[in-house]
Amino acid sequence: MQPYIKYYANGLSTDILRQLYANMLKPRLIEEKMLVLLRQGKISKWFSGIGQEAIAVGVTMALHPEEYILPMHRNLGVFTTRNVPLYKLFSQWQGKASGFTKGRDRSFHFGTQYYKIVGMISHLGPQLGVADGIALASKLKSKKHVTAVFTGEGGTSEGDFHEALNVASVWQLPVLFCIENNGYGLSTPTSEQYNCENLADRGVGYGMESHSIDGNNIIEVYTKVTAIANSIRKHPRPVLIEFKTFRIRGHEEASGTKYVPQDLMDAWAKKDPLENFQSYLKEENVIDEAFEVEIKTRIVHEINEHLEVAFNEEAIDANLIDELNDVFKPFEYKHITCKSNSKNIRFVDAISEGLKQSMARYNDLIIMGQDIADYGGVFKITEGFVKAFGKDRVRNTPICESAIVETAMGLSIAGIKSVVEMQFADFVSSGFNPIVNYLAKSHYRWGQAADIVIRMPCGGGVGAGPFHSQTNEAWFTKTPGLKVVYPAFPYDAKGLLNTAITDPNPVLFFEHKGLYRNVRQHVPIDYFTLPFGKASLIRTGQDITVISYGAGVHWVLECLEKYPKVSADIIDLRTLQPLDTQTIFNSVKKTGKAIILQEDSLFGGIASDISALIMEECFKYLDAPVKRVASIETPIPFAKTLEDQYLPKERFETELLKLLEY
Ligand SMILES: Cc1ncc(C[n+]2csc(CCOP(=O)(O)OP(=O)(O)O)c2C)c(N)n1
Ligand SMILES: [Mg+2]
Repeated sequence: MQPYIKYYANGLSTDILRQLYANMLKPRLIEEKMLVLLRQGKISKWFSGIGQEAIAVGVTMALHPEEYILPMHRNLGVFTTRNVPLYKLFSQWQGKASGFTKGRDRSFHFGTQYYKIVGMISHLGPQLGVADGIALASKLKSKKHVTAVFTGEGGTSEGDFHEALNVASVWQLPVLFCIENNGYGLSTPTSEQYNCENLADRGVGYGMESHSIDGNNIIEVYTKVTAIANSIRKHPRPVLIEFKTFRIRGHEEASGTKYVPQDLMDAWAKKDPLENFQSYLKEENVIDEAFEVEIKTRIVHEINEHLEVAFNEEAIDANLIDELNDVFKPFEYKHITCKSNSKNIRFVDAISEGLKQSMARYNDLIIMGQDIADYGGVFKITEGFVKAFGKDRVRNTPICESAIVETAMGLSIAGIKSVVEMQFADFVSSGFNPIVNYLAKSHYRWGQAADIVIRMPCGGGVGAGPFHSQTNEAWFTKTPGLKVVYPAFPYDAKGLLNTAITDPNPVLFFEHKGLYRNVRQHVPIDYFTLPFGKASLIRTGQDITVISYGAGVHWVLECLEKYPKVSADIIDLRTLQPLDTQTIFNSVKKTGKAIILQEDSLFGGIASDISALIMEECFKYLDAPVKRVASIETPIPFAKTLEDQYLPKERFETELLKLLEY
């Protein structure tokens, strides 16, 4: 056949041309084998990259092996070109132990530091921001690396795409954003996905160089991306590339292509990247029949051999201890005490000191947030930080919570700790997806720590209405893989923040705004740490156990001032995940009564779980039903009278007295 695609070899060596060919042939032969296995019922569905191999292969060959690539679900060619052993891939797809996720995730949903590949999570968009973080790390470390990240044209409609490109442009990060425009996102054609001519044109809007490349022409992909990557290494900056291609098979194997017009299929079938290139290479005498037979035999043999290894591997053993142990990266807490004098400081100063001393201790720790640099943050916690640590480490961000959480994840992948300041805890909803789906699940899925602290200025009683007053810890205590800290006193705030930053796992660190300037305490001047999972028994008594955290602890203390005769154990939980159940149980076994005060509205909050735990563990010691006291089931209102009614302060007093009388 005559090649339909026009190739210009641009002086590429025979060796490179052959490699390009062999690297495209391998994923094609793997998929052809998989089609047979699918029909035999031996494997499950997957997302076919047939017809799109030139993009994955060309981009991967243009990058250096130490540069990260973040592929999508159709990019088998990235993995094979990086020489990931096939049996490991096959085992991964079958959920077996030799895969990359111990059977915990499927298909290409994994990363590997060894091959510098960071696979997607199902949500598609988040990895674009993760690429920003990896690129930021290489820029800060002056590594001159390019980070390549893939998305389909469907994925470009997600907010993550916009946020990630904007951040990369504002910060001039060396990211190669690769859009594989294959005409469809599941059954949705491009005409229903976006309303511009070329996605590459979007580069202009982000202030970013962009290119449109024929994604089926391997020489064009390889030579252009090589030139662009070289240029990015010299002058770090983001570049957007739209690769025009077509999805020849269904969205997933076995789902069909009925909705695709036949003439479109026929037109693109002529542009098959592998067949065209093969004809061209034969025409140019770069390969011949013997070469082809030799290489095909070698690849087919490799595929069969590795398939056998994977098929012969035992199904994974379900081991409960391993499952639970892998949710978090092991962290050996080191208790650091401080011999320095103490100073009477406010809650807000304690946070600021902890942050500052951690910045000094970890000299590549980055903090990111809106208005945190010269302005010092809306609560002035990072005032003076730019002067002390510079703007590279104290980073103002655009208003894009998702991309910044994702950037923090990328930094962690590249070995850098970070702290993200949410301007108000309420706004974390705009960064919710990467927190609960990326950060929380990363270590469990593929052993990659998310070494990130998210600071959450939260809480009501400040007359700030529904969007600046929430205490939304329950959104996170529900999600395995996140640690949740919620101090009530300056001393705890400083020590626990230092631990949060040391801990390589994702920590949501709640700081009640109402405490910032109203609570003072003597706090050691120098650096110290406090352990997670240890509640503080701040007062002991016999009649009742009172459990709370954050501002609630102060409401309890205020209330008990009025009743000096009440003999109560007061437990300040300090951390909610891990939760110090032992201190709770010991106390309830002694007093026989428990009341839990939670600032958030009642249903689904941690008070309910604590109550259930007490019922399960201490039932025979109880002299009364466990009582939960919390805010009412409405959003938090603005007007003082309404907010007072919403918050549980007064109800707590009534319920405490009732329970004592029970
Ligand atoms: C947030 C989210 N919404 C929807 C889906 C379901 N989904 C998975 S892939 C896909 C189509 C993606 O299209 P595109 O980005 O063009 O990539 P392609 O499959 O064409 O390579 C959809 C809708 C998802 N995984 N995540
Ligand atoms: Mg698509």
